[in-house]
Amino acid sequence: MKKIIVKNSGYIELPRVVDERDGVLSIMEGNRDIPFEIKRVYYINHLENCHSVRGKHAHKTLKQVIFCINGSFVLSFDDGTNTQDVLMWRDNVGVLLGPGLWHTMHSFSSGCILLVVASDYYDEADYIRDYDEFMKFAGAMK
Ligand code: T46
Repeated sequence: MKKIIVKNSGYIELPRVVDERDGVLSIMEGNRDIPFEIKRVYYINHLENCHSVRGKHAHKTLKQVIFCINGSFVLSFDDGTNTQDVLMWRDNVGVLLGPGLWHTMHSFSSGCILLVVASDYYDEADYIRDYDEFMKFAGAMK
């Protein structure tokens, strides 16, 4: 796995129970496998593969872990200093998106499904959707 260099991030690997021909069970428990209490779960599917681009924002306080539970996509993220791309394809390995990370999801494969667990309820006031505003926020966080 490519080393994560952006701050407020890192890989989260879920425990799995492999039942051979009966499939694989992957588990996430809040404050255990996921490093916060989970208040919200959402998923994204029906993507138009290479044409879809999502994200293009940062959060002021929200913590999330993003998973690709089917197919693959590229997560591009940026802490205002370091930028990197991670190919997401292992269903039990997510990426922690802490506060102050500009993130974009793109290059979705056919049948791609994203699953996200979040530390808080939806609040549009927590979003920074303008990149220049994000750079000011990231500079103030240093
Ligand atoms: C994020 C990335 C990884 C709600 O009403 N409730 C919700 O819980 C969510 C997630 C979204 N919405 C509304 C807000 C917008 O009107 O759904 C619409 C689309 O949301 P957005 O454009 O923010 O979707 P993405 O895929 O760009 O971003 C989502 C999350 O919103 C965001 O927090 O970090 O996934």
